[in-house]
Amino acid sequence: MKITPKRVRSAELFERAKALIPGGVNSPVRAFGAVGSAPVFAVRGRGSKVIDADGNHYIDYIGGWGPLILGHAHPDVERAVRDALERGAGFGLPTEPEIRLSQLITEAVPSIEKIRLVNSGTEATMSAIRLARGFTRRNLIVKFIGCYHGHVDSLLVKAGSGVATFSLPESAGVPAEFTQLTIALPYNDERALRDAFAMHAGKIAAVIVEPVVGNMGCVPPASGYLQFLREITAADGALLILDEVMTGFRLSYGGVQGLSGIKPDLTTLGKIIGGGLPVGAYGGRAEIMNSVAPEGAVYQAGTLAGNPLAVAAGIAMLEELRRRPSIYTEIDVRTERLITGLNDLARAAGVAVTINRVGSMFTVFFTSQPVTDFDSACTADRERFASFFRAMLEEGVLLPPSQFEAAFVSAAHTEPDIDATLKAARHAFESVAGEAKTAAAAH
Ligand code: HOZ
Repeated sequence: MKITPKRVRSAELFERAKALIPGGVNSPVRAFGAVGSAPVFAVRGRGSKVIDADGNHYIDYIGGWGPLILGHAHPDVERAVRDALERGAGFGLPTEPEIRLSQLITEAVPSIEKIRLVNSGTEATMSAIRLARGFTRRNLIVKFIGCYHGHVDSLLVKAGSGVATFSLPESAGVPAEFTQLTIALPYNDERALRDAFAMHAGKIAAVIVEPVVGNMGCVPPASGYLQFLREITAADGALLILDEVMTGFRLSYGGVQGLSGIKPDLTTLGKIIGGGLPVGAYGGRAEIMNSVAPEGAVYQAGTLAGNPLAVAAGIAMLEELRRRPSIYTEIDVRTERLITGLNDLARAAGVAVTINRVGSMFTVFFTSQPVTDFDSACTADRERFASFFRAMLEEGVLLPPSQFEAAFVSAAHTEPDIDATLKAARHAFESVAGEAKTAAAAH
């Protein structure tokens, strides 16, 4: 692990944290284990920047892992949280703002007729799976290899994100019996799903999918694939769950379903609907959602669900996005310039990359092959990714510390930020090319 003079304080904090917290972090990817660097300990964020414990400023492309589409510490979100805190941090009782947030979401995402707020994306997917099983009275779930839906036992099967980063295809502590009802299939592979439905006709409760994958790096659906998922699930009476924890309100105000016109039965949403605070939600057709307790027999609960601070932040965030629909085009244009520049620089340095981008999400894969599923994502050279990551960090650019994660551009990223990122990338690609040459000469 490299400790640079620039990040001595972060390295010290990491050592202290390791004595108290497993791996020194509260979520594995944050340990920067795959990129051979001590983690950056964050102190504050402002707009597009993160400032670390050593006082270094970084142009941030982690963006709280997606939700910070308005950048760090947006004044409206800050104000809303402060005002809500003055009224009380939590009541364990229903509050009026929960209705307002639910209304904003159902207006933005018409497939969601009714919604339940929870505390995280993991809770959202766990609850959606239970509801799908309860509603359909079927047990099997189909997920896709390399998609990650949180750390739910039954979904930790051939998952992406941290599980792929740390090469833990399955987690210890999840009994095989718990995953026997999960079928994991390759993403973007129509034949595999057709075969599964042929083999298990009438037994599959739901197909859950990241409609644009973020957790094997950014991987878009092939043309017509989402429509195919909609049709094959409907034909069998299975539910389609779009996991829009990353993409909801990020790729458009209505998420991927707003862009594609695909209407799922259930949708899961994450922290963006809490302005970056701990929130998740699941929702969908009223007929299905009415099966949730206390209206129906599918039990799901949470003392902190609908927490007033998170709800206030979420309302502020969504109202700002609704007020400024041009944000999406602006970020798209800026991201496009960034990606064109990165492609040019990689080519000039002689480094093979495939850069996948959808809207403001992107991943630089260090492979010459198209990346369309987890197998092709795994053709990427992770050592090269790690050297690129470290070189970018040294130049003041903070990327997600794993080849199997998406990077996010926000409305707070400015043209000078993009220029500075490209300048950093020029050096980073040259350094990757230099290392590759040295390694080849040594052989
Ligand atoms: N679940 C996040 C998005 N893939 C990764 C970050 C984390 O696990 O802490």
